[in-house]
Amino acid sequence: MDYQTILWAVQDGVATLTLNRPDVLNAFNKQMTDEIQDALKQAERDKAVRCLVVTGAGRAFSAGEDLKAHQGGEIQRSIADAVRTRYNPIILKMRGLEKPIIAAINGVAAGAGLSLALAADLRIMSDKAKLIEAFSRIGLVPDSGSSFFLPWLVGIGKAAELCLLAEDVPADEAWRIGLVNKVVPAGELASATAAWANKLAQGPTVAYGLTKRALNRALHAQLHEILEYEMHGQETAGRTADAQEAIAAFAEKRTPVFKGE
Ligand code: T3D
Repeated sequence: MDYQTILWAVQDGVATLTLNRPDVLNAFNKQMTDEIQDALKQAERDKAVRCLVVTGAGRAFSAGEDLKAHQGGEIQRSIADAVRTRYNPIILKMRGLEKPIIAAINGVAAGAGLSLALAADLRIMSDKAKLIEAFSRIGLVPDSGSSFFLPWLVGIGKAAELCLLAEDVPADEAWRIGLVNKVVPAGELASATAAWANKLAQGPTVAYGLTKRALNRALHAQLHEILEYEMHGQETAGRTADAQEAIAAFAEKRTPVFKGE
């Protein structure tokens, strides 16, 4: 596949997948989620790949779903279909990939962009980046595994705070609550990521794979269930007037007025 929305490079055992729509803060459109799915298959197939790094081009990691793609009263579109066919396969493939994945969070990660980072095995974050469980800001529910991974990582109370209040989480707070493994100065993100990635790419790949499999086993039975559950919740939330209002408000650069409907 000839990629248009991501960059893919393999060097010395490390594959780097760079989300590459910087003008929209690497928001995910259909083409991009297709290309990520394809790249993850390559990562799985290619024996030369022993570690995968996911990062973003420009000043963001990813701002989540491309909200501009859904302007114009697309209320009839099935969000469940989008979640089922575009996002859930990415999350399942990342957890199922028997090679370590590092999310190098170079800038803001919001909504499904944050979910993608949470599905990685390790997260290194620039001190200039921030994380946002942005879903409720636009009248939606956490998807792409966020409501699954968050309670494991930060506990149910903090997960509720992150999802319900949807406030920006700066890097020092993200590290303090266990949302990321390491925070480094922005200028050192590439070298810190390379240090871990090179170590992992030179490590016992089969053992890493089996380690991931064992860690997944604790989670896996519930993951399918949670992904389905999120999908149905998202379908319902996406049909509300508040979600439509939020999409319009985003395009018009104003604060949405939620009516609770
Ligand atoms: O719908 C389904 O299929 C279900 C799936 C849902 C999954 C989700 O991810 S829902 C959550 C979607 N994401 C968001 O709600 C976040 C939206 N973005 C923001 O809140 C802000 O952009 C940020 C807090 C991330 C960053 O703010 P800031 O001030 O640094 O940047 P900005 O000025 O808002 O954005 C810069 C540009 O990127 C701007 O374009 P412009 O005005 O220069 O032409 C902005 O419109 C664009 N952009 C940012 N986020 C998105 C986006 N364009 C499309 N989609 C976006 N998500």
